[in-house]
Amino acid sequence: MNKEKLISIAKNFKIEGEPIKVEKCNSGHINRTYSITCKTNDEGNKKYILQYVNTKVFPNLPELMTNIKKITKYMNKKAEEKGKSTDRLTITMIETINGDPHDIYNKNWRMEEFIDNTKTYLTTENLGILTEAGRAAGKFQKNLDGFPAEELYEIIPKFHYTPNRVDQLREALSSKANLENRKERFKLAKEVIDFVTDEKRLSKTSIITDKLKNKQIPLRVTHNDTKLSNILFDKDTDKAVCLIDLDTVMPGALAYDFGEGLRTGITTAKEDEQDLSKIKVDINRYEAYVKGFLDEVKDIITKEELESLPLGVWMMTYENTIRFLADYLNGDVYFAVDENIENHNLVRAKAQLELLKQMEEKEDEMKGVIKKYGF
Ligand code: GN1
Ligand code: MG
Repeated sequence: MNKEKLISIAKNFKIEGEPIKVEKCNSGHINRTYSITCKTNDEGNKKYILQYVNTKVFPNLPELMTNIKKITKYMNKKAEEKGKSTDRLTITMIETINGDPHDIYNKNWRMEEFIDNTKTYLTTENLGILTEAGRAAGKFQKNLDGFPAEELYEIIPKFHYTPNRVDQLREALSSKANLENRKERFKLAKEVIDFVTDEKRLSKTSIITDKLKNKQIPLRVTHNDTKLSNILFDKDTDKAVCLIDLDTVMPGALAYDFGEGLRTGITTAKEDEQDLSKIKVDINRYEAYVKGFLDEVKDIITKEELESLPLGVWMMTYENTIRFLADYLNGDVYFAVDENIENHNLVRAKAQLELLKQMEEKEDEMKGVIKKYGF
């Protein structure tokens, strides 16, 4: 989409100054994201994020925006009551110019303030940054503790309900159209299919969701997409600032956020690394994240939740493996794929599979670290 068109869309929102620069941001597999720089009266600049929401994935945009409004308001209010600063605490949506203060999206577009002096990482070598990443996920939990989770809309039903993801994989595996049209893909994916459909693994997929159902662990407000690239860090200090991308905030289990954070944090390799020898489940990285996370949630976490954390890491990795695999067999209909990477979704699934294998080997070590830092 050209710059003029994007600027005219940006002008539907209450922005300060005159838009002068538009840049495309290439992270995220679902929405289309741009940064817009505006020149303000005092000769300074003000930056915003403009996003086109993928309504195939998020058909219920009004409900999604209501969730975001509710939780960001709650976080701000809680901080104010405690006399804490709300600066860079969470994202701030920009209202549209139509005068309705509740209106924060226009068609499928929405805008938020760019949070100043921050950066993101796809991967990192630095253990200190991982501790901060754990802190960001933990803080999000702490800041939303007490929010009635059941008040939130379930934006993508059964999002991290892993047994449902298994059903979706089964559908992809047995679909006549897939079997007829993508024979080659089934062949190429055989190793991944065999691994994830092993009974031993399938039986693990409902442990956390059953505990939630039986109220053995509390239903919390979870972010559900706490991967490293969804965390803002301060440019100067590398301290975690906040979690962004609140689209999938829904009721869930604490282990989801911990697990999703470590799925991407436990290795230095990219999510779609093709050289499997570069993928290493590193217990030092795991420990660094655990330290930050537990330090933030120590006053709210229950014993059962604490014990569920290592399994959460395995489960989120398993879930992403089968989602990438199912999408590959369905013909790449969900995740955006890079045309320059052949069989991109299979590449992603294989990289996740490598992580899973190593996590299974290091299960006892992962549990040991939790014992060391837990109560
Ligand atoms: C998607 O769009 P993005 O990158 O924030 C997906 C996550 C996956 C992730 C894999 C709504 O997130 O669940 O874990 O890709 N989001 C949705 O990188 O499906
Ligand atoms: Mg997302």
